Amino acid sequence: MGKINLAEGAKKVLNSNFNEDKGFTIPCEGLYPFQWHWDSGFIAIGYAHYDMNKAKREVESLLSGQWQNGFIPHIVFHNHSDTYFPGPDYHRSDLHPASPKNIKTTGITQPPVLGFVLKELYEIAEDKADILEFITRNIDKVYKNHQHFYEYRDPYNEGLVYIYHNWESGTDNSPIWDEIWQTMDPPKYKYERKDTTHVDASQRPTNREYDCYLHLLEIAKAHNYSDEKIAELSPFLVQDPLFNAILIKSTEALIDLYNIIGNQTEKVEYLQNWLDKAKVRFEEKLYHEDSDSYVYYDLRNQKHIAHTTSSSFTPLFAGIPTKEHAEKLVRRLQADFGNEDLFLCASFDPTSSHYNPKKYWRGPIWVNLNWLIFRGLKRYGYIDLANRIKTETINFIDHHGFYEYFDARKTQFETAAYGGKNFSWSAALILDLINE
Ligand code: 9WN
Repeated sequence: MGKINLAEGAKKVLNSNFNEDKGFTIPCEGLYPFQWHWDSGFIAIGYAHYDMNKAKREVESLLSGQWQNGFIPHIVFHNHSDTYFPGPDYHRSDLHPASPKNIKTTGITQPPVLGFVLKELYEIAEDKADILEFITRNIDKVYKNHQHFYEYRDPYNEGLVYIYHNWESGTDNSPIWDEIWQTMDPPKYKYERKDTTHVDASQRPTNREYDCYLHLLEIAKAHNYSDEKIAELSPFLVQDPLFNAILIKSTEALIDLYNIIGNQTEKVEYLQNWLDKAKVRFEEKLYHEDSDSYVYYDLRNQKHIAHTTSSSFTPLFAGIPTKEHAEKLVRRLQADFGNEDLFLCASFDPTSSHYNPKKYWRGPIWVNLNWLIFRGLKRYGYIDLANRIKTETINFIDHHGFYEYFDARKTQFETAAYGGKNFSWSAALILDLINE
């Protein structure tokens, strides 16, 4: 496919996944039939290249699910669908007093992309006055979301927040969580999974893993999604490098946008204070010398989970690493994730015994992570490597179509595409990469 056809194909995927009535885009028909938080952020960036109105509707429909305390959920259930489990009746957002009365959501969140997404929209927009008016109308909601994080998810006032569920990480089935599942003994719940009716079960999590996922939600629901109780009781409490890098990048973007809007000194100072603190703590706490990369910190068990994943490289996107750490990180990326046998960038360390090149977040390449790493490499001046990851990402889509994830092994290129077809963020971010 040439550049034009790729762009046309991407628009077709996005347009067909767009719900005109409610103004949001599903990630993938059947497999993910609702509005997902970080998907919507990436999707809005794609729309911004050809239909700013849709980009705005995407952001606003996500914000319509925001809770009164600032929390933005990981799924907003605007529509009915029985092709996904667990749905709104399982999640029961109504248990929390601050959840919206007119719309159902989950009580977990996802990487807080909206701050940097608003900045991307500003940069892409031709009509700056118009987009600034939109941003001015919505930015305080995102600010409130950041306040919620610092107030409720940062017990040591580090600027580093925890997640309490693997579905909050976005990298749901990563081997990172295996150690936590081993500390848990969930009941064998009765439920009907839907994911394995859409995708080969060998690529998806096991039933025991699903029992762990549900058990975490049962604990939260038993306490009406009380933040205090979750912090006290959840067996899963992790400071994740991807989640925190995105929060930091979004904080930086909010500061830039408030400065453009003007007369927002108090908010800028508040955000700047957290930004400075968070970057220092991130370096101190999440950089792992033995791994030459950023890793995870398990707050519940007070220890590092020292594996390297594609998330480990995303601090570059947020401008966190010192020059020295960036250099080590990039060397690690090239040696273990980008050697002559592999396309960039596997979602889990290919040298590890836990690496599985076909299984959901345990090895395959994801377009959104590649986009974040591409931007990070550019930010730090690693232009050749940035161009390499960009070209390789485009080649996968060009050759196979807009799939959800890809096998990184060069020898498997012809059969590399897996997961959902016509996957929205793959389309949206390809549009951004080719318009770059
Ligand atoms: C749970 C929608 C979402 C993505 C996640 C991806 C997958 C859901 C699932 O799909 O997660 O949220 O049921 O597996 O892991 O990153 O946002 O595309």
